[in-house]
Amino acid sequence: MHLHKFEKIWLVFGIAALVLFLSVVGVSAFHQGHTPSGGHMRVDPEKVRETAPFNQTGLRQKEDGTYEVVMIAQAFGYDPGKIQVPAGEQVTFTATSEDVVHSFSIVGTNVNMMVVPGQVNHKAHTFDEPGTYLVVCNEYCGSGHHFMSTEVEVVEK
Ligand SMILES: [Cu+2]
Repeated sequence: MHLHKFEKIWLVFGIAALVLFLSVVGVSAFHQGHTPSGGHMRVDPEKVRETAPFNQTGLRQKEDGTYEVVMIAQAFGYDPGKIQVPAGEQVTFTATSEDVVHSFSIVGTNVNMMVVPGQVNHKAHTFDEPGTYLVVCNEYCGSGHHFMSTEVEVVEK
């Protein structure tokens, strides 16, 4: 097979660009500690509100002293609507969806998980600074998607 000189140049350029791109993505993912969110817990999406822990949404303290926020995402909001968590403590967000795919993304943090009906996702985070953090849904979930947001209020313990 004969390759023209320009074809070779562009082939090398294309492969080099691909390797560079994948390296940047890979290195930044490891450097920033990106992890796939969620475990392998499942829940019947029709019976979410009868199934523990989703029968009682909100903040609770776990036996090991850390905190957990149990959340249900639905079109077009989150239950609980407003979340208050302590600063400087590890908080695990446990979320599922009652209807369609949503997401739970806390702006300015590493918390960004898909919320899928039938699946339970977890993400732990420690808020070092008190303040108000915006939570948005970044999976298009219907006509009210752009209204789907809430806030996490981080308060001094
Ligand atoms: Cu949504």
